[in-house]
Amino acid sequence: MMPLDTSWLAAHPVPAPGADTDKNSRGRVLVAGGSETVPGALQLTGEAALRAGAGKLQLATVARVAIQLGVLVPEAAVYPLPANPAGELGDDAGTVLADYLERCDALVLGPGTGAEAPAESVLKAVLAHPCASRAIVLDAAMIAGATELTEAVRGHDGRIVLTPHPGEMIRLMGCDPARIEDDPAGLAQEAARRFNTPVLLKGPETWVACPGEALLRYPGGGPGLATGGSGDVLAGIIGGLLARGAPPRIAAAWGVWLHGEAGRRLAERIGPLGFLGRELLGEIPRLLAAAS
Ligand code: NPW
Ligand code: AMP
Ligand code: MG
Repeated sequence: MMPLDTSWLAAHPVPAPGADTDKNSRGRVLVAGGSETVPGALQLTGEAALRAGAGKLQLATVARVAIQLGVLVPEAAVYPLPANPAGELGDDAGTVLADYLERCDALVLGPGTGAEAPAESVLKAVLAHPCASRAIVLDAAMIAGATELTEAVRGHDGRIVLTPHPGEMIRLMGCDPARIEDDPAGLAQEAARRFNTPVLLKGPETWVACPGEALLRYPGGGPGLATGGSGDVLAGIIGGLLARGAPPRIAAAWGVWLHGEAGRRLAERIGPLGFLGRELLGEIPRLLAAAS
């Protein structure tokens, strides 16, 4: 086990873009998910990707809220997806989403999705698409799709970063909830081996596991991070770094560190509890520059 700290980051830098890059070459992120119940999650994820330095943002969400989301995030292009009666992504959302994949370097799939979203069918369509060889962050309810599609995820060559919180991890692995308490590090490593890809197990401390690589432990950015939208921001930071060309494990580790340190800074400035998920966003560029 290794500590995820500034020494580790210095030894595993994020690729630095030249001063002459344009917005397309610095990485195009597509964030897909949301629901009629949680329409704002994609704003947090998408803005986090831009704050991590990605050049271009696209958001794909249930049609009923797509236009409002586009007005809320004028920096983004917005694409509508079909919804089911619960206001979650519909069964055919994956097929529609696949048409947008050619326009992105990294896909963040899942923020703002709930239990009624068809995780397996959406993920299946994404992974079947010929352009799906790019990097993916799989978050929130969409993580459950990996459980049924283990072989497809394994075959994606370690380019899918899974970001479960404890509840999502229990569902992903079909394990006894006690394992989260008893052996979080072992569980994260088992998940990374099973899916052949980097896995973060989030919580008061976060474990970053990756097949064949040292397990990383981040001690946590403080309990203020346990707030609505916090995980959506983390997924976006990782997506932004992936779009910029960071390898998946490095993007995941940097994302965990930047998100946690942003929480620490806000705790100092505002108070240990009560800062908002969206307030994490403004901290990211300075932290990223200072650690790079
Ligand atoms: P429960 O309820 O504790 O019994 P989420 P969500 C379980 C986003 N947003 N240990 C939990 O079980 C979210 O960030 C939602 C064990 C439940 O069954 C997501 O992307 C906002 N179990 C998405 O929407 C504000 C745990 O996991 C399941 C656990 C869905 O959010 C904005 C899902 O729980 C934000 O964008 C733990 N530590 N933690 C909102 N106000 O709702 C959770 N579970 O992921 O909290 O699901 O709230 O529907
Ligand atoms: P999510 O549940 O997806 O919104 O993600 C919550 C985020 O907050 C994750 O990055 C967790 O690691 C972090 N987090 C949750 N609880 C704590 C805590 N008690 N202390 C520090 N970080 C936490
Ligand atoms: Mg979450």
